[in-house]
Amino acid sequence: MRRAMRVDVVSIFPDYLAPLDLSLIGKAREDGLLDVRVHDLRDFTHDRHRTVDDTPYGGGAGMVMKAQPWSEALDHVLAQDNPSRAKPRLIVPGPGGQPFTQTLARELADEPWLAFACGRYEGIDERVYDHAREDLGLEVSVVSLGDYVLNGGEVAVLAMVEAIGRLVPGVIGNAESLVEESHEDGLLEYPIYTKPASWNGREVPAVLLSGNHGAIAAWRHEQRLARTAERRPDLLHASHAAPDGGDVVISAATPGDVPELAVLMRACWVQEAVANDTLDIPALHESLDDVRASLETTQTWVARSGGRLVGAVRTSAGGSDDDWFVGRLCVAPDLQGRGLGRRLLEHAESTAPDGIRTLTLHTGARSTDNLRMYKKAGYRLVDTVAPIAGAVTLVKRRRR
Ligand code: JD8
Repeated sequence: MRRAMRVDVVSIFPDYLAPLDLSLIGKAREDGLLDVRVHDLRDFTHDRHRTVDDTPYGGGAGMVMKAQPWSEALDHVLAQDNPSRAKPRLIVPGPGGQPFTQTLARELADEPWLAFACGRYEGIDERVYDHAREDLGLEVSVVSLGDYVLNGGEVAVLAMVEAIGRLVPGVIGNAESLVEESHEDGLLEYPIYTKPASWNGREVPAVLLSGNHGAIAAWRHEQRLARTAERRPDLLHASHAAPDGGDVVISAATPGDVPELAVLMRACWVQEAVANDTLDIPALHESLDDVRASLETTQTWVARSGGRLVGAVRTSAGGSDDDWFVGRLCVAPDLQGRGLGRRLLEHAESTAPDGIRTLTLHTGARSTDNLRMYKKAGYRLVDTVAPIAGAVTLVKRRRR
């Protein structure tokens, strides 16, 4: 049983964090996946008025939170149920902090213990940050929810704990659904529909009723591109927008592509060789003539952006009449992780003739990014022995 991620939150408004008792996070706490503890900062004051703030040195508007209550609150958190004297990562929400992003959420979701300090008023005495870093030895991160001003850190902590908590294994039942989310791979989500197929004179797009999963995947990817270009062009990367402003173009390879194709494949399979600790990979031992000859025996597609060959994939008949083999899927190292590989894969799938029932491909057993992308695209590992040592075979059933 994976140890629960511990989350401590200190605030002068502990009831503000009550929503963490609800829904997915509430369930995850009941299931022992998250151990969320909320502490009232005023419990660490000793005067009748339970004072946590005072006027700012140097003058100015508003009040500043006093250091002593914070110091005692942090001591309490570190002492509670911590025989191994472990140290949490301290996250302090603040409008001037590093932006909170899905990437940071994923990073923090791997931490065993997070502590959140909710400031109020004008903020917290600066010496508390120094004390936490230098005296308590904590990693302290000031993180901002966004470029607008809130009255305190509580709302930010609610959002951060939800975004982080839902990435903890087991919190979201169907981890698959995590993969296709906005910001997960840099693109916004595609439009979604449910019954009835016709509502208020409006129809569900026909492709979604077709059962053709290749076509559905292609439509959804195009929708994600279009929405991202319209609403968040800042998220669109080189792989989606060519330097010359045109979109990436996928076309059938020609002999003229061979030199660039050979270089690209060599570069990409050096990466695979490192990841899988083997040089026994055909692409590393092929000559230009071998690549040129492969254009005769396979259908090779190349992707160009601004005239640069940035990706490729090839297809051929598979191990049986109704099997289609997809191979040599590669993307220029500097453009990886932005969806071009998925586009090339969907393109390769879409070229499979009718009658094809399965799509087969191989990749390195330790090629984690490739495996994630293929599983996301619907491929499943099969225990068929791959033709290359250290490789695995993945198959995708093609819907009728
Ligand atoms: C923590 C005090 C209020 C902020 C004077 C208004 C985050 N994205 C974000 N916007 N605002 C915050 C935030 C605001 C906070 C505190 C976070 C503690 N305030 C202060 C400075 C100006 N008042 C935030 N994350």
